[in-house]
Amino acid sequence: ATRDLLLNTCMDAKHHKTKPGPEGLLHGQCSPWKDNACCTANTSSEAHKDQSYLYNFNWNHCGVMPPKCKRHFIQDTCLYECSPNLGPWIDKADSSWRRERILNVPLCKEDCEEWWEDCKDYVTCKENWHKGWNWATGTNRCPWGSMCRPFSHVFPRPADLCEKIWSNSYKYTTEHRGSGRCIQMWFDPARGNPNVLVAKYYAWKKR
Ligand code: FOL
Repeated sequence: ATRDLLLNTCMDAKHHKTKPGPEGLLHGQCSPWKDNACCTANTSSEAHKDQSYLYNFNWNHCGVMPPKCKRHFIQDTCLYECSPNLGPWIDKADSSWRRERILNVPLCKEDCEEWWEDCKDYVTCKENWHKGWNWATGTNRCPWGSMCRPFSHVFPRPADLCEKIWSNSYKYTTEHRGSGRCIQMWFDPARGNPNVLVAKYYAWKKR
C-alpha cells in the first residue's frame, strides 16, 4: 500500500543509502540508529567532525561553536543522515546536491527548545544555513555585508531556529517526547526507536 512506501525508507539525497539496514557500529551520537540506518558508519563518523566531507560545512563561521551547542547539530546530522523513519515527510528537492529532502518533520518540543537553549549564546550571520554562503575558500563563510549576531537575535524563539535553519526541514510542535506524535532527535535505543511508531501514525493519517 502507499503508506507502506512511507515507512522504513531512505531519502534520495547526497549520502543516504538506497535502503535502510543494520550497520553494526555507528559512531558516537549516531549509535542509536545502528540496528536500522540510512547512513553508513563512515557518514556517522563524519557527522562528528568540524570540517567533514559531508557538506564541507563549517559550524564555526562566527567563532568556535561551544560543545553544548554543537552536540545538537551533531544530533541533527545523525537524525537527518541515519533515520529510516522520515518517509512521511520526504519531498522533492530542486537542488543540485539532492533529489529529495525532508519537509515539516514534527520535532518534539523539548528537542527544539533544548537545542535553542544550548545555542542561544552562540553567534551566527545567517538564518537559513542551506543557502547564500560565501564558498570561495571551499567552506562556508559569512556572506559580504552579513554580521555575526547572537542566536537569540537571529532566532528569537525556538521555533525560528528549528524551522528556519534548514529551510523548514522541521516543524516546531507542542507535542512531547514519548507522545508518539513527534519525532525525537534524541532517544535511548535501549527502549527501541520511538520514531518508528511516529512515522506509522503519520503515514496512516496522511494517505
Ligand atoms: N539537517 C536537517 N534536519 N535538514 C537538512 O535539510 C539538512 N541539510 C544539511 C545538513 N543537515 C540537515 C545539508 N547542509 C549547502 C549548505 C548546507 C548543506 C548542504 C549544502 C550548500 O552547498 N549551499 C549553497 C547552495 C547550494 C545549492 O542549493 O545548490 C549555498 O549557497 O550556500
